[in-house]
Amino acid sequence: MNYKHPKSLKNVKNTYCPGCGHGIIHRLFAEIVDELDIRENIIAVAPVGCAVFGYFYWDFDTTEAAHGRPPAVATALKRVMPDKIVTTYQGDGDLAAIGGNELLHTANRGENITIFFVNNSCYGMTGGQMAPTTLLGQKTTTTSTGRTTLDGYPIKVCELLSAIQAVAYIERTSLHSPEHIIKTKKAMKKALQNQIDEKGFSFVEILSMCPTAWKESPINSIKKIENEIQQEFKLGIYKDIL
Ligand SMILES: Cc1ncc(C[n+]2csc(CCOP(=O)(O)OP(=O)(O)O)c2C)c(N)n1
Repeated sequence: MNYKHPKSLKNVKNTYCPGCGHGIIHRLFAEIVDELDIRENIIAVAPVGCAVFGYFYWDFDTTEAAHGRPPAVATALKRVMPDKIVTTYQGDGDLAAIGGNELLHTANRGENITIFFVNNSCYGMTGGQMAPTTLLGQKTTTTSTGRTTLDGYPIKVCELLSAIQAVAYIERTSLHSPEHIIKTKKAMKKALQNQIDEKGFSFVEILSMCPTAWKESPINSIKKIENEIQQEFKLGIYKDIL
């Protein structure tokens, strides 16, 4: 067996549901921290949401912020300790709903931080309510007959941020195949390398599965990303000033 457990990932069982994308992204994050040799130097800010317990799984310094406030906490950490590599890891409820304002202003200040945005098109932790990223027609516990435009349209965060002058790098990736997981890792690594090179605000959105809230099997959840979600949220690089 050629299995190498990342030093930056604790060897414990996680509490994520079968087929959830958080475990994959946690592992990619830990592998990258090892590869860039920044384990002693990174501070991650965990969100309110399913990934609130990131600090149980990542074996590096992690703190916690109030719902939606990781970009503000990350700003403070980075400004006080500019030599640290500071990242946030946030879901769509955390980042695009309650934390939308924090995000826009942090991006607009061009803070030299890295944001990992996990878009699973719902509020996973609290039982699958509608998020700003929920697709039109998608059934959630608060849109039981499907989201309509009365609830607004899906908010496309990468497109929104690409209008902000101070932003350095934005990419949207997905977890729906091994090829896309590899691309996700590449984007996450670049976003962290940008911070090391002091290139500025870097943002990676990752389309991720939530089989429990979607009431789909893990396999059908992957197909849902492939056939529906990525049609709405187009993958690719939205900004790269470098
Ligand atoms: C101020 C505040 N409002 C509401 C909540 C309840 N709450 C906990 S997690 C969550 C949604 C998280 O969804 P998301 O950010 O999409 O992450 P996911 O769980 O899907 O990974 C909400 C509304 C809270 N903890 N604090």
